[in-house]
Amino acid sequence: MDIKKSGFIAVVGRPNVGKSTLINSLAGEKIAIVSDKPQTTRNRICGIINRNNTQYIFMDTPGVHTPKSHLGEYMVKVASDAISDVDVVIMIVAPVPSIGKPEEEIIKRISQSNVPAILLINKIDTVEKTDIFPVIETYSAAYNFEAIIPISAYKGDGLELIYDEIDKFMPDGVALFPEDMTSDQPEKQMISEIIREKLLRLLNHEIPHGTAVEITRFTERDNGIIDVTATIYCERESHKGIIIGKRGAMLKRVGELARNDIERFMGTKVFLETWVKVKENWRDNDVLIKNFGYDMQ
Ligand SMILES: Nc1nc2c(ncn2[C@@H]2O[C@H](COP(=O)(O)OP(=O)(O)OP(=O)(O)O)[C@@H](O)[C@H]2O)c(=O)[nH]1
Ligand SMILES: [Mg+2]
Repeated sequence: MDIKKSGFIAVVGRPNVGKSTLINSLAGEKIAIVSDKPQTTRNRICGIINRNNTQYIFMDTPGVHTPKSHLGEYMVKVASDAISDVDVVIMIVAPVPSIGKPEEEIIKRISQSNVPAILLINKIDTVEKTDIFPVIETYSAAYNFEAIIPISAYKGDGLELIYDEIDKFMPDGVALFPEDMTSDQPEKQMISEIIREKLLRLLNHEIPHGTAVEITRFTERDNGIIDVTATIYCERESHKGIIIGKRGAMLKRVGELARNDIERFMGTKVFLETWVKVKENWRDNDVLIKNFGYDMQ
């Protein structure tokens, strides 16, 4: 494809509004992990989409919330920094006609940065059509958005309209990423994210939020089989017991689900070995946060 325009689009919003789901839907493949629990995304992740001679670089960001740990502070900073770094901002909200603290913060940040902003009202599949109008009214009174588009990231409704609006702000330029590249996440990082997604899916709230996954081995055999060893860190001995489960049943489940996804992602057979270790309060330990790949730089 002859790329003539390229630009960065930051996707921001409170936790759980569907930012990662939107990027996966736009890309037509899994770029970022998704869960029904808030604060799933921890880092900035780029989804790269080439379409109609344009390279769109979508930046998924952690949800904006009131942080309760150093990791939380890092996540909010990532989201907030993304806003000033891009050609256009996509702000996503839930279909409710009121503006909360995270939305206020994001709007403030957008207006300071002077970057054009498009508002998406997501999850419209969960409300009546007539309920959407008051949401549009509330947000058009709050800020001068370039456009307000109701969508369902999950069902894929309204995605074409998003491109129409973004296109107005894509600058002329060459491809910034190779055309076969769909994400800037290295393979190891994607694998640890897949494992974290399974922990989020299978465990109660408190535990997966205190976990980090480190890939300690990633080797390829001559026949293409990949051996992966992953260490899951958690914050308490009791959490370790829950992650491992009765006779190792939970860890086995996590491993099986993760291996399936990793095999699909890598396109080859994978042997996955998992370990669980305790690192108390790592979410407030700046060295460990950095060690797990959440680096301010
Ligand atoms: N019904 C419905 N559910 C949706 C839609 N979009 C996302 N979801 C669900 O909302 C939940 C959160 O989605 P994510 O994409 O992980 O949300 P996020 O904004 O990336 O969340 P954080 O990473 O925690 O900030 C998941 O259970 C999704 O399946 C939608 O259009 N309709
Ligand atoms: Mg996310």
